[in-house]
Amino acid sequence: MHNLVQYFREKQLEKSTEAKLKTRCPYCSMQCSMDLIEERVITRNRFKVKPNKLDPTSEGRLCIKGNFAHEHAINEQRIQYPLMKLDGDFVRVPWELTYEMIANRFKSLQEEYGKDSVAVYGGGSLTNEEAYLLGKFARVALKTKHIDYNGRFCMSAAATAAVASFGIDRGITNELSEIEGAKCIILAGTNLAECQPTIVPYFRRAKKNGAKIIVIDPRETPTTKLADIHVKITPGTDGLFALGLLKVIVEDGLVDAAFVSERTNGFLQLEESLRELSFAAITQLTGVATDLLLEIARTFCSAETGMIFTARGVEQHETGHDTVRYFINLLLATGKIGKHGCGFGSITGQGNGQGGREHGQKADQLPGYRSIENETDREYVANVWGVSAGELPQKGVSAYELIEKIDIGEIKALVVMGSNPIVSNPNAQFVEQALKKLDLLVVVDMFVSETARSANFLLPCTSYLEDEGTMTNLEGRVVYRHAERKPLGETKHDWQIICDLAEALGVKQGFSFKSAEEIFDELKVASKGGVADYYGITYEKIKEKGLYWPCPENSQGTRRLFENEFMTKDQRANFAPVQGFSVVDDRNKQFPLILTTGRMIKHYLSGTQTRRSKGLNGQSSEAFLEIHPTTAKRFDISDGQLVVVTSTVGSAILKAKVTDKIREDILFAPFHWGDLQSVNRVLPPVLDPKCKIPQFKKVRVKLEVFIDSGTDPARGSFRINNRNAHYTNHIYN
Ligand SMILES: Nc1nc2c(c(=O)[nH]1)N[C@H]1C(S)=C(S)[C@@H](COP(=O)(O)OP(=O)(O)OC[C@H]3O[C@@H](n4cnc5c(=O)[nH]c(N)nc54)[C@H](O)[C@@H]3O)O[C@H]1N2
Ligand SMILES: Nc1nc2c(c(=O)[nH]1)N[C@H]1C(S)=C(S)[C@@H](COP(=O)(O)OP(=O)(O)OC[C@H]3O[C@@H](n4cnc5c(=O)[nH]c(N)nc54)[C@H](O)[C@@H]3O)O[C@H]1N2
Ligand code: SF4
Ligand SMILES: [Mo]
Repeated sequence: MHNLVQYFREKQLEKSTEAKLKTRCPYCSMQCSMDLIEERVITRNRFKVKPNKLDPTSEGRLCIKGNFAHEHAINEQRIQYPLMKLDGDFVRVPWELTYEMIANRFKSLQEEYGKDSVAVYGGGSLTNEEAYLLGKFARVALKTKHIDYNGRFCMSAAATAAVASFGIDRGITNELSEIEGAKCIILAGTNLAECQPTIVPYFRRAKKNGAKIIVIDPRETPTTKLADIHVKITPGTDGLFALGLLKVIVEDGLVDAAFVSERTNGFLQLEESLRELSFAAITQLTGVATDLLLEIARTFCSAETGMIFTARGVEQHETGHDTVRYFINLLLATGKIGKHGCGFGSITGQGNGQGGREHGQKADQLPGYRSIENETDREYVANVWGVSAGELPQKGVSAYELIEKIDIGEIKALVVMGSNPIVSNPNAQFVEQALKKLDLLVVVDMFVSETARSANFLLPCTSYLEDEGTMTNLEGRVVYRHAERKPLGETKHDWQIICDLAEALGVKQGFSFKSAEEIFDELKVASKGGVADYYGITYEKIKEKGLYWPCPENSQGTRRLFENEFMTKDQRANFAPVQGFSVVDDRNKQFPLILTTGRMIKHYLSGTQTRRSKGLNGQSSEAFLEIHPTTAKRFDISDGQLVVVTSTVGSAILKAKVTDKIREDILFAPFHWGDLQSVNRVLPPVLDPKCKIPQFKKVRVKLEVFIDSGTDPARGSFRINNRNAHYTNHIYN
């Protein structure tokens, strides 16, 4: 017996192979690198993950999502062939025919309804090369002005604010290691311990070095555990809170007058406008006592160095842009910027949320953070692309506005690459209905996402393990992602699909790339001299540690911004004046509670990927609603019960999670699920007029126990079952 076992073991070992694949986690903006070790033991593949100890950003750490990221890439539900919808079902079609059918439809729609009747919707998971090429494809191959991307929902408030204040939008103005040198840190609306978990040790080390950490969040989260002071603010009032801090600083005479006069504009106007704000009004609206405001302002000012970080908690509001500017005001007034341990960071969300917003997926933007409305910028990029500036379309509209244009029939066809808009847009049911009105919906994805279900054509792309390219992390460090796994089935890289579609449209010139690196070489030139200058970067130079942009010719990259000048025309930073904060009492009897939304550690965005990972979905397979025990009692709700949360636009059905970690007047739900569990059915489309970010962080709602009457409160009949069960296998097996 023993010998037989031994014999089989030896045979087994002879047939096993081990491959070590260098890669990076596809999820958040930390872009942690690792080796994925794939063991093939006869019929089974086993995977092990080894973090890269030499990674200068993650310092060799991975969070739970990184450890299980490969599970979605090897999931059997990956689409492996192009699919076309026929009589309501997907059928397999060859690539060539797929391209031909799509291109013919684009052409006939554009002949009938004009070039702008076709639109493109991109995403922040795409590599720099793909984001760049998607922008070029829209403007040069489709010649449409309509392109925007999911980063509009994410970084747009921070981006427009940083450009207005500093003249440049690089998420964090310093490298992460400087966090340890900050003696006071304000974390406003970020839950980084769940959203960028491997960044946490930088803050722990700061604390060890004596830093005071102030966290502003209406909930207790793993991040608030870092706090010396936790401010449980009323959602949507952070801008006012920041102005309140500034008022204390001004009234106490703590302004750094030399810095203000030498390096900034607009302080006097701001100082004037602050006079109209009263501490009583600030306290009433924010829920923060004046004493606490005084303590925080004085702590921040008296610290020798200091940094402020913001994230979606303060940005995803109708006032998101202004709020970020008010936080930046604090740094400018105290001179805490451009020096060691001093700076600003809006913590970027998606894996390539930073690079994805620099190279032309945005409605108003050309590569290198150039503006599509600026004649010199248009000339420069047109020249790189071999077209005339006059041929380049003008500025289009933002992501949610694209959907509105689809609804009114102005846009007839849409290409979605790297997003699941039916789950991630506000007013989700409207979005779903609008997409149904399209003559043609082309979705490029790895899975049949909620959006892909509605597609006429579903084109299968490669995953992060197979797709080489560069990503720009939250520090502004451009890093290289290896891709050592073979593409699955007939899947293609996003950039190959873009090139092939352009060719099918008859535009071969400018789209005949053979590798990601060839695209990067063109991107570099297109970005040269722009704000986001990548000209000095090569694949070779960034293979180990990456380089920070701006990185012009012969540069080693820019680690800390604004040491000597800001990037505005006059090299001075701009203070933002107070933009009318009226004292509005928005309590409402019919909708007595405030719902805010966000994330949890194990799931990522619309959940398409993480819901298909056993290690992540296992214990967390249902959407939930955090409710304070007192509120639960008031509404007769017990832990684990299904509840319906309803606003003026719609309802979602979620599982009650009763917890005292949240304020009594507030509810919280993550948005990682679709269909009836989609909290975005409840969010109305309130957009910040300055940057068009939706207000995902505040809506007034009512709360009821769910009674299964077999009727969808919003849409006919339904049954409650585990909606995470999937839809795919039968369609292509
Ligand atoms: N695990 C995980 N990690 C992720 C993601 C994910 O889906 N899952 N997504 C990535 C992406 S794209 C992004 S953009 C980032 C997002 O990262 P974060 O912005 O940190 O995440 P959120 O959970 O959206 O919001 C952060 C916090 O804001 C609080 N908040 C809500 N309303 C307010 C308010 O009015 N004021 C204040 N001060 N706080 C408020 C919430 O309670 C929440 O704890 O995370 C990235 N990392
Ligand atoms: N209620 C509420 N809603 C929100 C937010 C919130 O806080 N609250 N946050 C908003 C924010 S910050 C963001 S960033 C958005 C994001 O929301 P989405 O744009 O929907 O983002 P994902 O879920 O990442 O969608 C990515 C889709 O693309 C696919 N995909 C992944 N990688 C690739 C790739 O390389 N190529 C291609 N072609 N496809 C790929 C995935 O399978 C998935 O179906 O959601 C926003 N929506
Ligand atoms: S999710 Fe973010 S922090 Fe976690 S391993 Fe991936 S890149 Fe790193
Ligand atoms: Mo995001």
